[in-house]
Amino acid sequence: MAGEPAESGAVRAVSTVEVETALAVLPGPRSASSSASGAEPEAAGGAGRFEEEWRRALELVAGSDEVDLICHICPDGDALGSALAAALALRGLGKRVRVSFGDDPQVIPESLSFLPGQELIVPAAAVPAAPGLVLAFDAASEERLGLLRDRALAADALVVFDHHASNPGFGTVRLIDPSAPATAVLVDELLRRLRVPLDQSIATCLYTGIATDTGSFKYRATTPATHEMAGRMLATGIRQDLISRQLWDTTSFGYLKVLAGALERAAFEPEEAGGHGLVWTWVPYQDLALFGVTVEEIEGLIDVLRKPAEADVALVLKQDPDGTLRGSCRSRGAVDVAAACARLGGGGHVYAAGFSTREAVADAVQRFRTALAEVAAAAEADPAGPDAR
Ligand SMILES: [Mn+2]
Repeated sequence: MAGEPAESGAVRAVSTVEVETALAVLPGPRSASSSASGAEPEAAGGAGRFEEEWRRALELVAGSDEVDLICHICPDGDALGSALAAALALRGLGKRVRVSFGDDPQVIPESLSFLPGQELIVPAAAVPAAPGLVLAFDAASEERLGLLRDRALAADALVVFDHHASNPGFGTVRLIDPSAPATAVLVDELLRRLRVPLDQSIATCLYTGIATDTGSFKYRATTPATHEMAGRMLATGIRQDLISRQLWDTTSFGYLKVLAGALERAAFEPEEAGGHGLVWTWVPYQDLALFGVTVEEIEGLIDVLRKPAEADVALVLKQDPDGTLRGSCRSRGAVDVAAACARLGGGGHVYAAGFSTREAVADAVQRFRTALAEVAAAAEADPAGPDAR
């Protein structure tokens, strides 16, 4: 999953009181850091947190001449940007590095084609069966490593860099910080500790990671520290205007036709999600084939579906050629979609989550409706409980 979506779109036709009430129950790094009046580190890799994990990670890196850097399947900007930035840094330190992810074939989205360091990417099969040191980036679970799961688990050491709250914890060293807006923030900290100076290639990768996972600095997890990090990246002279255009403002004409079909099929169900409303649609594989559009190109479809103010939850089901449906969902905050997706075997963040299923569209949506209703009911029964988050 790419990151948490927004509260930015949460300006809807409701009273100020309702907005303030909603904001009051939402957790977030902003309230946490303000109450600590700056005494607490704001995010992730900040000094004082995970010190033992960082010590072990740096020791492992220092002791390895060869490092495999892997990220989750169907990589997004944070996954690939984090892995490539770390790989470029370690290569700069004289280490042999391989970057990989567990898809076959490996598809790098056109929107990420500008990322530097891609010459370091190797097929999953080129990663040793029992590697020495593996660094995993942005993978919320072992399963998200796909074809590389077994190899990663067979490594002498597996260091996991991640920021998904749903991460159950795996690997020998776990640098997992749900307060970080992107895994790239943890990589930024890794480079600081390794004393690797930023260059434009590394900065492009890290900027892409935080920009994608914060929805271009719009989402709630964005903090002053996020902007401070982005500022350091821009200070290297990278062209954030070109990066942004490639990431968000470039599509094929075929995408417009697929979008048109998806919007035509969109349904608004005000009673769902405990009365908070659901907007959903699906994209048949035939549409993608007809208009020559890849499944990666429609990742952004959910950002259109989640715009209607009438609904708290949005869902897009994307059909793979083999019939598998991959669901992406977003919440404005009334319903925890990570909890709902977990009931369908998926996961993610409170505001952004996903799942996949082999069911028919109608069955998948019905099961999602049921999961939403359960999560909404649990939140109502216990507003302070985990499902309320
Ligand atoms: Mn991420």
